[in-house]
Amino acid sequence: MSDIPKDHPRYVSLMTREKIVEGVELGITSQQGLVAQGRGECFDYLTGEQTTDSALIAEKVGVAMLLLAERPVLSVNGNAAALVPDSLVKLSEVTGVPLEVNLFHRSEERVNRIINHLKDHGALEVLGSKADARLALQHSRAIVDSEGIYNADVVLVPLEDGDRCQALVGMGKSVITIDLNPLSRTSRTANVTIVDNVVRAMDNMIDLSYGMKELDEAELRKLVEEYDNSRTLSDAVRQMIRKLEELSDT
Ligand code: PTJ
Repeated sequence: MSDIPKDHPRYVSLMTREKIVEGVELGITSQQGLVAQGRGECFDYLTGEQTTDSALIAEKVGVAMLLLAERPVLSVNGNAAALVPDSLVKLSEVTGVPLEVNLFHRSEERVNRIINHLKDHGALEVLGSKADARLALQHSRAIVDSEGIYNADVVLVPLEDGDRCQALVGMGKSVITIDLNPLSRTSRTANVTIVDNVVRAMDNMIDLSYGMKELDEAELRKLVEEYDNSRTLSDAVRQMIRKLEELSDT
């Protein structure tokens, strides 16, 4: 890992980048994951690198959906595994939602490495290696576990590619995504789009889960029913415009 001084003005962002580089070196993150991280950094810069009010609402609704679901799953790819392994395990533990590794650039070796990585971070069980069911997709993200994503009613998919999101919604599942790009096909297809960095979003969702577990079903349902994803996306774009205007004035 590079030696980045703590007082560097871009410390948090650079350390996050280092985790992705380390993920590639460990063989858990794909090389394409580096490019995805760069794109994410750009959108994060435009949102001011903080959780917006509307992202926090989406995070709350995402937690409500996970708690209400009958067969929810937290999907894990190479970027999420490198950036937030502890938080993935913690969120799974607090909400009781199982983890499943599902990759775009799939190899059995990388699936197993990510499963072991999550276990090293405290996961007791991680789905994804059975690979006994298929989504209606041409690429390897179609390969899933029947007891996991295939039969899930709600799936949380951080850093997603649009095709799979569309396939999951097409199968009647509810999809919660975490994607810093509010213009992506995933963001526009998901039922709930959290426009936030996965690093902040996961921590917020863990914090929210503790309190929300105590809410009754009617209160959780109300949150979901009142939610409007197109408003979240408009808010995110408007936030970026405001930030650009602010920058152009200085
Ligand atoms: O590990 P694999 O093989 O499953 O591959 C994972 C990647 C992410 C490489 C793959 O799914 C991919 O190519 O994704 P895309 O199409 O590049 O989409 C990734 C989306 O995540 C983009 O819209 C980025 O802006 C966004 N993104 C990147 N980093 C972050 C992020 N969103 C939230 N937090 C981030 N840290």
